Amino acid sequence: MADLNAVKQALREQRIETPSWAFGNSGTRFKVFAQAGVPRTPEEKIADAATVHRFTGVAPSVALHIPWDKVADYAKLSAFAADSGIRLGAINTNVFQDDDYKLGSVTNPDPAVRRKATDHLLEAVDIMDQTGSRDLKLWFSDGLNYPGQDDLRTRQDRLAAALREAYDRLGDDQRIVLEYKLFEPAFYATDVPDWGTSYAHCVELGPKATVCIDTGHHAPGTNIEFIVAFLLRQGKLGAFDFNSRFYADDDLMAGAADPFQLFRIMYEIVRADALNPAYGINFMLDQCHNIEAKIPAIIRSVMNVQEATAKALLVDRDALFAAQAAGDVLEANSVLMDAYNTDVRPLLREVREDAGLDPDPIAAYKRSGYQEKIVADRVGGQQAGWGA
Ligand code: LRH
Ligand code: MN
Ligand code: MN
Repeated sequence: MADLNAVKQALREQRIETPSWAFGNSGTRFKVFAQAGVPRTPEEKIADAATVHRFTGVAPSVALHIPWDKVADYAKLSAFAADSGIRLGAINTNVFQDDDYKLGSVTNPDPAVRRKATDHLLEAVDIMDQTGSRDLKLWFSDGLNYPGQDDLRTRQDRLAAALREAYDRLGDDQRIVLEYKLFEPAFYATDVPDWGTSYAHCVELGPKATVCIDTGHHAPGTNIEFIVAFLLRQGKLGAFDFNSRFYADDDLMAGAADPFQLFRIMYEIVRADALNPAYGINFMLDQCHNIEAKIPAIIRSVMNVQEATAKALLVDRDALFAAQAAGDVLEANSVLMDAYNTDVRPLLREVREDAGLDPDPIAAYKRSGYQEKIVADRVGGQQAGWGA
């Protein structure tokens, strides 16, 4: 049996980072359904993230996306976050929205475009110096739509050169987390399409570079927990972008499409003793809420990650290892499934109550009046979100 006190303690100490862009209007490329009360400024996104933390107690940081969250004074923004009860987390770069990036950013055949993209990465590290952020999160939309369009191998050289510049600019306590994505927007070849490519570049860069796994960025059927186990063993897993997918990069709420997969991922984390923030993995959400209310959706996602984690912590590892060692296939599988099939909601309610929180964060949010207040207050102005 797993030690219940240790399980509760681990759940109390768990940390999940929310993404600023999930609070704004975002959606599919076909239609973004605007919602009333969404943030108009980075400060309002931070206020919403702080609200998620207030009701969940486990989401004390918010990731920024530059230039979507561009401000004149990042130290001031950081102080604003602290006053709101949270801190600024990973800085996400954006080298995918300018017209200049039609043929790529850091892998573009034009050296002037590569310079511009690399300068943006360096600017992001300047921002990290002011916000106190540890993680520079890099995702490149770079790739090709047609065979022969550009030289696959040369593009890897250009990528490596840009990564090297960014890496060399990092401070002692800063690091790169390099995200990969199988396809989209590029449809024939992506320059960082999979964990192996990200891993190889991170190894080449050095100890301050690790892989970021976005759960929505794989081919259907990919065994993501294997990737997690492999990278943990190599000390190269730095971050997650949690979300759910049914088809491709759907960005639905974490744990919505396949809670069993999320459990299997979290089991590998628990198995490696990598859950505690001290280990250094940044467990982020990367989602977009087009048709559902945003703040409750983010609270729900945080709770889904907590539920998967609680089940992973409940796995009777002694019994599992014994069954594995004995080659008892059915027993090993049933030990794992017993934990997965446990209703952990009462346990998590207790954990919240122990921490002085309402056991039902969504109901508490609904009762709080926050939604009505932001709908009333946030009228006019440009609503922030994708492209803002
Ligand atoms: C790319 C991605 C990446 C971006 C975010 C907005 O699909 O997952 O993390 O920064 O979406
Ligand atoms: Mn992502
Ligand atoms: Mn994505």
